[in-house]
Amino acid sequence: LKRVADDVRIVQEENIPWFPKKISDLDKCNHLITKYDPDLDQDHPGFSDPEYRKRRGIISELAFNYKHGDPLLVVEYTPEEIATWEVYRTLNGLYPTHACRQFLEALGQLESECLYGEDKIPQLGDVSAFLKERTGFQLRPVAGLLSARDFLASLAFRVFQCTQYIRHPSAPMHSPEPDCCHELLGHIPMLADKEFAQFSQIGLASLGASDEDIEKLSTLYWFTVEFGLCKQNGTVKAYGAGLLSSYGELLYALSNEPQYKPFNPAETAVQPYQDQSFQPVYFVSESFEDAKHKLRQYSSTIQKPFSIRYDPYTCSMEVLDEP
Ligand code: HBI
Ligand code: FE
Repeated sequence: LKRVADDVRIVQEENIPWFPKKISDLDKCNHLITKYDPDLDQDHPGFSDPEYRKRRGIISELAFNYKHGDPLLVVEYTPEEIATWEVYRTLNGLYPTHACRQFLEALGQLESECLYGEDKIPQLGDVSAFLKERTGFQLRPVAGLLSARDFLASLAFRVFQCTQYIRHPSAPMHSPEPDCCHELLGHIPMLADKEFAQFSQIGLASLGASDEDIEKLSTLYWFTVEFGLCKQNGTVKAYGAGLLSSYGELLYALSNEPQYKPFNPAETAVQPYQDQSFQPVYFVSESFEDAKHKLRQYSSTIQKPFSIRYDPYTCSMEVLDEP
């Protein structure tokens, strides 16, 4: 009888997709999506620039060789790369009126600690230390767009996989793939907020989830972490990183052109989206608190044969069989 029970158990476990159990397992969460890679995508602004592609290759190596626990290496950015960082100055002009309070607070701290400024591209090691003190988030370098499963799994450990290269100088206001302007201006200030960092529960929900549920969580991530809006003192502000790192879309999202819908995970999770142009619809949260509660409720509806808890002392997942 015991053998049969063991066999059943093995069959059950085989149906669960692999997921990282300890933080160093993130070394295996490195599957890149190459659709916007400058070596492969003919529409990438750097596709016909061998110098740019060579530079990208060098910075990619840092990410490919990185193992959990390694120091985040300093990149000596070239004057041309630093010139591209002018997007910071441009966007800074919009933030006071368009960005949410939590974003402005964190950006202010990053500036007063001299981590952020117009004349240099911030270094990942400095930024990671800043986040670690505030919300326990840390960075690891990644060479490009990661698979949704790997990206979400990292969030469960409060690890943000962060690109270290900068966009092509011919298109400073737009990048088809994530780059350090998007991460540093869009994501980092938000990850310094406690309430927002708790949104990383979306990562916990993704561990061992079916492909279908990963797709839904990924869509939720898209309309919140990337393109989310929230109400503050009666006005709508941006908290999504895709908005906070795009001058054009930040203006557009808070104009009266796009459609707004109230954030509701079950509906948001199945809203079709594209990444080629501005979003036709944005979801507005009442507050981070409210969005977090709704997300938690939604996560509990995802069917899994086990439950999971993160142990921050050992930086590992405790997997508990459901009774
Ligand atoms: N990969 N490097 C990187 N950065 C992201 O912001 C990112 C990603 N992969 C997937 C992703 N974001 C999301 O759009 C969701 O699919 C999770
Ligand atoms: Fe992003």
